[in-house]
Amino acid sequence: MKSLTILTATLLSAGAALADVSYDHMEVGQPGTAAEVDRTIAVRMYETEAGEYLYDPRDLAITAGETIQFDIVNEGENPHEFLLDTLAKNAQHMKLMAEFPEMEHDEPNGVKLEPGAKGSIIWTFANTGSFEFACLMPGHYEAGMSSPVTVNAPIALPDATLAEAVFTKGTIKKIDEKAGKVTIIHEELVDLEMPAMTMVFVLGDASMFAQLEVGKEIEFTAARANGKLTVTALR
Ligand SMILES: [Cu+2]
Repeated sequence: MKSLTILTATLLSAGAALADVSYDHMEVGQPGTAAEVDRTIAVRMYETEAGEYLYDPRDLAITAGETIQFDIVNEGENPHEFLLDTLAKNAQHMKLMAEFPEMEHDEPNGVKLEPGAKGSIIWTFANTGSFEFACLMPGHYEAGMSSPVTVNAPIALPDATLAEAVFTKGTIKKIDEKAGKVTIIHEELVDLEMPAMTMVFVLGDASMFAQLEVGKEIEFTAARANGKLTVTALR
């Protein structure tokens, strides 16, 4: 009887603590539907011989409003998680997991995968800001298992501005949709006072990916936004 009382008390305090981590209105966004998916990003969870636990890719750039399907595979020998949140929420959650290692989650912003298992999350990033995905299993974050996710405001030019914009000719050399980047061999960028060269840009609006293919000749405008050279319009 005594052990039952202790068990009940533990469950109650775990429940109370969990209630503090509210997922009703998440800063990072909300679950999306298959019909809304703008981009699919394949994520590997893996381990190195040096004892690191890592994600590939890491450091993702996303445009606010984008719905991403994350296709996640655990290639490691340990179970791992993929939990999207603010750094503060993940840190708070990690503390809880250290206290209650038996905690199992069923939250829309995360998935836990056994070795060899695959899972998917469809997520709509509603707000700009700095977020992360991380594995909060004890010791895993410290072993390297986190990745920044930067959500930028869309900065495609409005139609009125477009009429006066100076378009530059370029050829698509490489597309890295996972990282949200495109490499363009371009002529002189008059607005930026930049001579002709080959450069990596981020896209002002992720929907532009649909218009791109390697080798395609484009005309585009670019600007410096959020500290990055950004394609603001395409034609
Ligand atoms: Cu892990």
